[in-house]
Amino acid sequence: MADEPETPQETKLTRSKLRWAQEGRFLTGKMSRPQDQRLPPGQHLTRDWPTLDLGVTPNISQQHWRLDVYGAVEDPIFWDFAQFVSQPQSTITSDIHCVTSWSRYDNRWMGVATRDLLAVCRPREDTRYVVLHSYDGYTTNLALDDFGAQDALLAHSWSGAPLAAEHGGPVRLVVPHLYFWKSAKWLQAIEFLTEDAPGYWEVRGYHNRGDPWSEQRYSGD
Ligand SMILES: Nc1nc2c(c(=O)[nH]1)N[C@H]1C(S)=C(S)[C@@H](COP(=O)(O)O)O[C@H]1N2
Ligand SMILES: [Mo]
Repeated sequence: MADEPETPQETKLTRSKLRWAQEGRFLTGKMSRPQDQRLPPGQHLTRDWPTLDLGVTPNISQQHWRLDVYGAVEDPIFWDFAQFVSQPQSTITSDIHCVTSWSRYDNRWMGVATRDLLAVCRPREDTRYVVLHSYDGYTTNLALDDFGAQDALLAHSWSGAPLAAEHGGPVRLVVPHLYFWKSAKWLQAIEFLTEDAPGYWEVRGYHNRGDPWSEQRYSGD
């Protein structure tokens, strides 16, 4: 294995997840989504909501939160929380699929649909990728089309209440059709790019796209 990339924080969980990528843990070898199936292959259902992150919870109040949108866009954005919640609001119920093999159904999110954000910042014609930057130093990358999916949003509420700090409040990304590590918590900035730039887990053995229905858990799956 090549040198492991530099780590902002290292915890027991981040070390386990690095090892699982190396071992191919939780892979079932099943592919594609049967019509009648709601649970992706290799996943089990949980009713509670586990917390997964790098081991730190940034404590950002709504008052101090800012969102910076920059890079290959016509109109960069710099919003405070009041400006963010004055955008058109969407309520979307979706399932969570975490690569560590738990799934959680029927999460009701409220926030700004990524499509509505794209309408404001207007990515340039050659823009293909997005990198999310978070207040804990975490990053994750997405294809522009995945970021702009119908049911993707920047969420500030869950189940009708402000999103809890441990789950990424004030604002997190939610991209339901990909494994949940793509859904950056404590969102700080959105960078638009013409070339791909793999994020924290993507350079540590996790798949670049992360589609749970074809079990894109690890690089090379
Ligand atoms: N900023 C940030 N976002 C993050 C993470 C993180 O460590 N930092 N972990 C990711 C992973 S691996 C998962 S599974 C989900 C977990 O979200 P939850 O703690 O709300 O369940 O957040 C994702 N977003
Ligand atoms: Mo995860």
